[in-house]
Amino acid sequence: MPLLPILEFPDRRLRVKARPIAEVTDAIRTLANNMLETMYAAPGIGLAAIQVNQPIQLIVLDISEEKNQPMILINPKLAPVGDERSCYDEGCLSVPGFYETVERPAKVQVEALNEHAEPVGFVAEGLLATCIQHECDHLNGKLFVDYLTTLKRERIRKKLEKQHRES
Ligand code: GNR
Ligand code: NI
Repeated sequence: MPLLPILEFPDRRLRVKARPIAEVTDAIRTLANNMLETMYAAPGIGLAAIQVNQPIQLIVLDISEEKNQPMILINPKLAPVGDERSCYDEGCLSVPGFYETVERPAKVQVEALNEHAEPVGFVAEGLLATCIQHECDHLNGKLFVDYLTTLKRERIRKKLEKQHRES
């Protein structure tokens, strides 16, 4: 299966708000599977469709050690559960090479459709909660660097722009 090119910060196309998916078609399932291949190859634990220039509400993830628990979530909705927050060192395939600590709600209720257009709902915690929130931010045009200071974000932007010029 083809690997998909991943857009990189500060590409403006990462700032678009993804639209809901009206119908879960074979084309959506094919895209989701290509995204999973691309995510595993990177390697990464999550990928949002907007990162491969498809501004639709589709995310894939797999936080398992063995990389054998792929999840496909369509039109995901999140709500924090409780007041507990947790910190993770986050990275992003669209911000390659940079890792910074981000604080988020520790638990979230997730409501979405799966690849068969069936409703799924569960409470996510730990790394899964962080990853799902990171992916849903992408669907709103938001990146983990937006949680950093302007100084840190600008440093990252300049370094990536330099890399992009040199390659
Ligand atoms: O591969 C990824 N690792 C990661 C680590 C901590 C918090 C979030 C992530 S998601 C990231 C892949 C990615 O960019 N998804 O959008
Ligand atoms: Ni990301």
